[in-house]
Parts: sequence; structure tokens; C-alpha cells
Amino acid sequence: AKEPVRVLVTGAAGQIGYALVPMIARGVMLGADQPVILHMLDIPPAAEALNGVKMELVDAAFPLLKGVVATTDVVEACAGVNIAVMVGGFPRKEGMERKDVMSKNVAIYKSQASALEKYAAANCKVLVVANPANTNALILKEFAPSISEKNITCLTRLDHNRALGQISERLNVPVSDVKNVIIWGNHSSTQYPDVNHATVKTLAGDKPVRELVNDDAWLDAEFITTVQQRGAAIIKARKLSSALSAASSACDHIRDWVLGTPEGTWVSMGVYSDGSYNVPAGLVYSFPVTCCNGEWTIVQGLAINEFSRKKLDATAEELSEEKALAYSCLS
Ligand code: NAX
Repeated sequence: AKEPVRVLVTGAAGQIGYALVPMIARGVMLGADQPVILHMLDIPPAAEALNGVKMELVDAAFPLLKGVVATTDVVEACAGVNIAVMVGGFPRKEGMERKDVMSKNVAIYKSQASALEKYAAANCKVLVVANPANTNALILKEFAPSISEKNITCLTRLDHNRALGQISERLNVPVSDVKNVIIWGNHSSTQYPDVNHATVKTLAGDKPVRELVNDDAWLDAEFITTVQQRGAAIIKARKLSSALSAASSACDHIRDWVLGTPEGTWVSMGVYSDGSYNVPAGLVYSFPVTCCNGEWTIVQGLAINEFSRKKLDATAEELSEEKALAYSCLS
């Protein structure tokens, strides 16, 4: 039998946490043969609710779940973890300045970076979900210098999956037959959902999405804004932000990272830019990646047309501004 993997979920008493921890305990994230020990962290005001989640995990009698740590102590939470899913953060409240929200999250990610660096298992893989996700991941990287930058990522897989979903609905094909969309840039409304390399499986082989949709005006406008604004549309409908889709996408992100992407398929991940596609190095930016042996690699050599270039640059520009704002909160 395999040794259990320790998975940390921060913000575990929140909405996404409540959807995510049972998925992890059922093997959705790491596989049906991989035992797990869940580490759940939240802040003292949520301690009682967190304990309630722990009670439900016990009550669900998940065969793969070999232990649960529920704590408000960041050191205990990080001890020995192999995977860290950072969902906890400070939400933007009405009337708050962007800088005030940034400053709260910079403080949180700075201190959690230090705890992960000191107490997590060597080679721990980190996924930041909490917003501003790309910049929180960047701060985490800066303050955990001994964790390889290859091990610090942020979630844009939900946006990627939303793009697959929109194409599937439009063409009335199973979502599993659509692949290789790309989310470029920030997990924000400046993200660029790109279908120029996406394909759909047909009886006659893989066909380009552009050819099958046959409506460039829709693909270049409404499709893009629908994906960019999908989070807001969910809030409007549910009066709560996306949780089950965010949790499911976080599992997809980690599963593909650890177990690998299928041959010929890429996914979108927010990763530390090395300057690929002329995206400034030193930003956490969403790229198309393939994963093998627990490592991601940015897909190289895709043609970028003028329309796409502008969109890649605009979202990079926003991330550079966020980075500057985050740094101004440090001094
Ligand atoms: P909730 O407010 O329901 O839960 C957040 C939890 O984090 C709360 O229980 C809170 O007590 C806890 N928390 C706050 N500070 C903490 C700290 N310092 N350490 C540990 N826990 C702490 O929010 P939820 O709907 O679960 O969303 C969580 C985060 O995900 C938000 O930042 C949200 O913006 C972000 N999202 C990111 C997405 C992505 O694709 N990257 C999509 C979904 C979601 O909007």
C-alpha cells in the first residue's frame, strides 16, 4: 500500500474548503489508490466551524482518509505537508481600497510562505487559489526562497475549464472532446481565453475549434467576455461565489501536475514566468503547460497573432502593476 500524502488546505472552513476537502478525501485529487492525511488551517474566528468540517470528514468514513489535522496554528498546519492548497485569504469588502486588500493578503502570504519553507516536506507543491491568486503566489515565492519556483503555482484551471465548457455548449459536443484552450495571464477580468490552438475530437480526427464554431465574431468577443466574467455571473445567480467548480478545478490542477497531462493535451497553470512568449520574467502568469514526472513545462512555439499579442501584453501589464502594488505594501 502507498504511504499517505499530506495535503494542506488553508481557509478550509470556507466555501471552497467545504467542497474541496471531501474531493481530496475521495481520491479525486491524487487518485483512487492514494491514501491522504488532510491538514486544514483556518483563523481563530472560524475554529469552531473548522472543527465541524473535521467532524463531517470523520462521519463520512472515507476509506482513503488516514488522518485529519484541523488547526489555527500555521506551524502545525504546514508540518510535513507534500501538497499545499492555499485557499485562505482576505476578501475584498465593500468600500475597501485595492491597496488595503493587497496589504492584508501580502501579510498573510508572507507569513505562510515562511511557515511552508520551514515546516513543509522537501519538494512540497504549492497551489494558490485565494485572490489576487497570481500575486499571492508571487509573494509566497519571494518569501520562501528555499522552495523551488517550479513548485509554486496559482489556479487558472477554473478559467480554462470554463472555456472548455463554453465551447462544448456552443458546439453541443461532450466537454471531454474539447482540448487545448489556453488561459493567458492573470486570474482576473484581463485574462485572455485563447481558442486559436484548441481542437475538438471528431470521427474525422481533431478539428480546430475556429473551423467548427465558424463564427470569429463570437469567438473574439462574446466568448472571451463570458469566460472573463463567469465568476461575476455565478455570484449574481447564486449570491455566492463559485465553490464546487473552483474545488474541482483545484483537484484537476494538482492531479495533472502530479500524475501528468495526457499525450497531446495541455492545461493552463499560473507559473513563474521565464520570459516565454515575451511575457516579462518574474511574474506569476498563466501559460499553457504540459506535466510529466511531477514537473510542468511551458508549451513552446505556438503562433501568437496580433490580436492575441495585445491581450497577452495587457494582462501582463496588469500583473506588473499588481506586483508593484504588492511590493509597496511591504515597505
Ligand atoms: P470564503 O470566505 O468562504 O473562505 C475563505 C476562508 O479563508 C475563510 O474560512 C477564512 O476564515 C479563511 N482565512 C482568512 N484568512 C486566513 C488565513 N490567514 N489563514 C487561513 N485561513 C484564512 O471564501 P471562498 O469562497 O472559499 O474563496 C476563497 C478564495 O478563493 C477567495 O480569495 C476567492 O477570491 C478565491 N477564488 C479563486 C478562484 C480562482 O480561480 N483562482 C476562483 C474561486 C474563488 O473566487
